[in-house]
Amino acid sequence: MNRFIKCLIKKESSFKPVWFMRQAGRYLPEFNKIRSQNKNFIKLCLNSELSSEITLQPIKRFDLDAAIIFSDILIIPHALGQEVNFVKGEGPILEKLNVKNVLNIKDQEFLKKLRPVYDAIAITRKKLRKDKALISFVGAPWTLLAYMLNLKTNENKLNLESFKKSQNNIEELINKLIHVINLHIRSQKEAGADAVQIFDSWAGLLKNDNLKKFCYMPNSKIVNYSRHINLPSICFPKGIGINYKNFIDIVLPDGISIDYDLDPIWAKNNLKNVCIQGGMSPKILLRNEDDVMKEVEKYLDIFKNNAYIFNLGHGILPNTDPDMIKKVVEKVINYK
Ligand code: 1CP
Repeated sequence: MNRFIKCLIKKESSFKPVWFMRQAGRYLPEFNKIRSQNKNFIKLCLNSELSSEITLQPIKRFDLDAAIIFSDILIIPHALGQEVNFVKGEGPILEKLNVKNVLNIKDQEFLKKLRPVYDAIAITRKKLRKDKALISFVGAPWTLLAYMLNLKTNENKLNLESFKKSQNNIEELINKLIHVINLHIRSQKEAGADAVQIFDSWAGLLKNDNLKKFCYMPNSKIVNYSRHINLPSICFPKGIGINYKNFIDIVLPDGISIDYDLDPIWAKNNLKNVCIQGGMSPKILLRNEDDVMKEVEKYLDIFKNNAYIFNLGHGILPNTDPDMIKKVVEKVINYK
């Protein structure tokens, strides 16, 4: 059993595994080189050889405990037949959703489109040392819908107009998404993934009953399914503040990734029977080495006696210096 899984499942606290959200990506020159030769981002995600190569880039540089397969959460809308484009500087643009088409898509058709992701996982698992974990991931239904139905404004607030207009479809779509997300998780496990991270990056847009209906309920169904197929899960319901406690009490994931807005001491005292991951702001990594090391140490000290996986409170920013990542990894590994 590798260190990552020992910490996640056995709640081992004597060492702290380390990996980073967006560890394969735009801060690495070797990624940017491949990206500049592959203008279509979705096509790049579906190129199994290149996806595997990009997944392993950070592993070659740093002594990380886990690799995360290079893909994107928006590969699911793509596989459901909704066109997805990544426009430089603007983020993803999705064509207007045809609800009927999405609800009617057959499992086989959906899985066939994602075959290259499973091939990339199989290739990567073969190349990756046995003592390192390979993490698969999905976007949670609400976060996928936020993109599919254009439910957030440019200021990252809930777009009430789009939300009201889509009300009739939201529940049906959530159920369809739970179904296809579970298919995607099962296939990633069968290809060789050791765990799944469920990104609910826009959970923070939801309040009260909607948080229960559109965040806790779907995450809980996905975590239950993952447990049923023996795949450990980590949830990331970003931006829900003290509702993190309700989330883990209801959803019961193996691991919980905390965001940079959550007080880590509050998390330590309130999030029980779960492996905690992450928390440090990715912005810290843009500061000088002393400041960075102090903050890393702060998180390691707080979670010293807990099952804790070192990571950030969100993805690595594109202007991060790869050498700073190297120093952080060394600091975590040598921490006593
Ligand atoms: O070069 C480019 O323009 C592409 C940049 C890029 C990369 C490297 C995007 C576009 N996605 C990815 C890869 C990616 N995305 C990974 C790969 C593995 C790794 O972490 O190293 C993962 C896990 C994701 C997950 C993802 N995509 C999330 C959830 C995590 C998060 O950041 O909150 C989300 C919300 C997306 C959507 C997405 N993909 C890319 C962009 C620019 C966005 C939009 C983000 C936003 O709306 O703010």
